[in-house]
Amino acid sequence: MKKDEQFIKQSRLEDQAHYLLKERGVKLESIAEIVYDLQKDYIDDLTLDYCLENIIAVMKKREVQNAVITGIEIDIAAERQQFSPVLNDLLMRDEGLYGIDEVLVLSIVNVYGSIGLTNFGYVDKLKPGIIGELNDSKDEHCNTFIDDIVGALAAAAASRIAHSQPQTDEVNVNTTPKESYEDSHEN
Ligand SMILES: [Ca+2]
Ligand SMILES: [Ca+2]
Repeated sequence: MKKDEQFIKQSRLEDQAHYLLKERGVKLESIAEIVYDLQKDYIDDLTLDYCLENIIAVMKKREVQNAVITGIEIDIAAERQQFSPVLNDLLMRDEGLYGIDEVLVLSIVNVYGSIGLTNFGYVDKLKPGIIGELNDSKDEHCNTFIDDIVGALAAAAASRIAHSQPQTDEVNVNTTPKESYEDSHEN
């Protein structure tokens, strides 16, 4: 890092990340629904509002903002045919062997540890809610990066919730979250 290097103000990155998601038709409420489904079996009294709060918190991280902006802007540039014909074709068809989208979003998934990767694998396979909708509108749009970005944001928010709940100890596979909570509060 150079001594006189200039950094863009974090609030500008945050605004741009929020703007791009909205511009591409993704509401944070839709991501919250996925987070809710990921965590509802583990957290008592989980609400959509609490899921939404956690997505907003995830989006305050600079590495998350960088990934959201980079990925969505690549989708937009591909739609405008701004890359070489080779790369445009890969991106517009979301070619099966193109995996840079999944790699880029690891910087979102990994923010809250390895549990994020498990959650991401799950949503990537099932494509719930808005992720499925993005996947289905690939004929008109380039959604190569944004579907993974949405999945990664949901996975990271779910992990953030899990980590803020010490009673849901991942290691206690034989007890329900409620039982392990009661166990840990006996003494
Ligand atoms: Ca891919
Ligand atoms: Ca993708």
